[in-house]
Amino acid sequence: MTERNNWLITETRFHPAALHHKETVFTIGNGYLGTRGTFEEGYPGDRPATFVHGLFDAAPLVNTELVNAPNWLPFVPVINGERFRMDRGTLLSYRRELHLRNGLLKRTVCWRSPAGHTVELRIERFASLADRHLLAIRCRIIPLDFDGILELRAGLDGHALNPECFHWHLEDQGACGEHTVYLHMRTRHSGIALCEACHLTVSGGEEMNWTHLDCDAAPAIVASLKVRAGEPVSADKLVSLVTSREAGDVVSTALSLLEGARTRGYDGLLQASTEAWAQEWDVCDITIEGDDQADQALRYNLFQLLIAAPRHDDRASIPAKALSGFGYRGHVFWDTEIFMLPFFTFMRPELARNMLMYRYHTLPGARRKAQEQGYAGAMFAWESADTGDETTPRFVPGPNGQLVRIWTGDIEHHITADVAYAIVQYWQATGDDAFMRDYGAEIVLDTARFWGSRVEWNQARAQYEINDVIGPDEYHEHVNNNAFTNRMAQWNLENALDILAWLRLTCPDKAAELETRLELTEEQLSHWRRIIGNLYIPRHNATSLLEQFDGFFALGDINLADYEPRTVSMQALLGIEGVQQYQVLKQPDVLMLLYLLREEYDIAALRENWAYYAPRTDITYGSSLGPAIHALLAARLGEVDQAYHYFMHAARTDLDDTRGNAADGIHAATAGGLWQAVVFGFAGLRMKGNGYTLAPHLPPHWRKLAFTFYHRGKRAYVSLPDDETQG
Ligand code: IFM
Repeated sequence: MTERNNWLITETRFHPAALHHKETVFTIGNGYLGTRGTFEEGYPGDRPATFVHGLFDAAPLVNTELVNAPNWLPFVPVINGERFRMDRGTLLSYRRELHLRNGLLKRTVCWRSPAGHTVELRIERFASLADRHLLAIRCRIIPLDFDGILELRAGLDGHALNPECFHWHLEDQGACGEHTVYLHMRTRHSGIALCEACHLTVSGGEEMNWTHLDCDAAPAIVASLKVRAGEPVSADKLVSLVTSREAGDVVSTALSLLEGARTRGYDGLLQASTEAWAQEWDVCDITIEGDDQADQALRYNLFQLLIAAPRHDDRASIPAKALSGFGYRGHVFWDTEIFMLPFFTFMRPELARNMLMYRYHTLPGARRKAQEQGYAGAMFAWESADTGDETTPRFVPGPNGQLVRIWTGDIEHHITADVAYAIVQYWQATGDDAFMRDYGAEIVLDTARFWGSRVEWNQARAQYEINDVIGPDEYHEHVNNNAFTNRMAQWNLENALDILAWLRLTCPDKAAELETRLELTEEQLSHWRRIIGNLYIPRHNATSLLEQFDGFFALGDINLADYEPRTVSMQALLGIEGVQQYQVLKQPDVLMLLYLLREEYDIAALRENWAYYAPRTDITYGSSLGPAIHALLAARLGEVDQAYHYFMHAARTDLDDTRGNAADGIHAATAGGLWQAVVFGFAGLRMKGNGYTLAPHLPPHWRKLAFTFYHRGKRAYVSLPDDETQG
């Protein structure tokens, strides 16, 4: 494989300063769990982490967080008494590769120990996409210039920390024969049990001797053998991981899964996983010919989405940092529904359905939130975890150690309409009437009930309003009549009425049941109609230029170019209070609305609003959610150079750590936004009833853009620029 292979992410030199960034980049996973790219033997200051969907536990300040599961990676070769560790001795060569085709992470290292013994190590690992509970590591070691004793330690480490918290109780640990150990833990507050079991086999060498290390919460198998120069030794470590979210007796389940894995062996497991990946890519891949960088980076981002999507679990969804880092503590934001979900809705609708079901299952939490704030219906949490209750921290430490009040959990209300939007988009794209009837309708209706109670009547204006919110542009807090929020709320109400009418026609029993349970009286429905007809949406005079919120145009104007060169956001420069005095946006707000409701705002309206808001958006240093959306909109406007610039900026966010915070985890919304930028932006895909149209605006050097998608159960194939057909 060469460097130009667009299915490979490679690292050819080891830079300790980039340790945490690269741990994120080399995250592997299988839709059940994700494991950061820490080294098997460890490294000083590393942040090993495995996150399992749904494995939450209470935590100070952040309410609840995804727990760092016991580390399944430890595999330490000890060479004539010297532990292999890359921070000592001499690293003669180094290469790491992530194979996007099958999720295999490989490292090849030539290392000379401080005592002068040289070894070549090839270590690879994967999380099986075919069997979510199975993980595997293979290590081949060649002593290059010595005969001696090699010790191989393969274990499990229950001392896995979250940044401020240790979540585990040790229940039990032990060994089953010479080759197997297990570790049984339980989370402190949520009481979720977890068992990891691991099995080690070694081939090559002579006079093998097996023992165990029984350190507290860190059992390990140790194989000790004589090795000779030039003669390779190979070791396979197979691991099973099970939690009480899936199994009653986690220990016996983990051990029996491990036994099954042992029978199939490393090669058998890898083959099954590779086949599962082949099926995945058959549907989800996008090819960009003529631009290797874009092709590779896009595929990498899609890979990260695919390994994060819950495949067998409809009570979990993708967190803002996927399953790849501690950032945002595993909480789920609008990032999922608005940025990531379209990829799944059109490529893997079954997975989109799982994530929408997560919102259905968390309705009780959304109803509690509405009630606690004095509203009716369901009001989704800005940051959501296992129950759907609000988990946004009220305070976070600021740059100088002072506590900063975070208002998003209290007043960033548009999330509630965003969830409804994703449900309707899924329904329209898939035609999944059963989902809408049994689950989706209840969400859209109960969120409408929330908006019905949320609006206020302004007598002077003789219109309804929604006051004291934060819109998508989080630089401005406590604003009135945010255009995005108001129009999305109105859209939520309109769709609730349409869906109720559809339900009355197609499934009157279900309609009647929901009408009774959600108290959808005629009075309530008339109230919704009045709001739809009279909700205030701020705009400039009679033009199609929307005003982001009441008084936005009266704020100080700003020329962002005057602040260049800079490396920090406008909020960091002007301060939390300062930035609110200016017309500067953290991320698209009005433009986001024009994108989501693109069927109702024509290109002239988009052009007018783009001309106003794009130059006032802190696109490079504001939110990572912005650049892919700007790419998409610029492409729609035919501004292909700009579109490509934003697209590549977004595409390299994690690979190049352009924001300096990739260590906290993958920017999953960016990954989802990129897919939308390509499909809805550059290709210009639009759904029309049962068919679709394309309006391509490709960068001139893209020789070909090819992808497939599902629409109402049928698979469509697009290949541009030649394919100008309409499906
Ligand atoms: O949801 C986003 C928000 O729009 C901007 N701040 C970060 C959040 C999580 O990615």
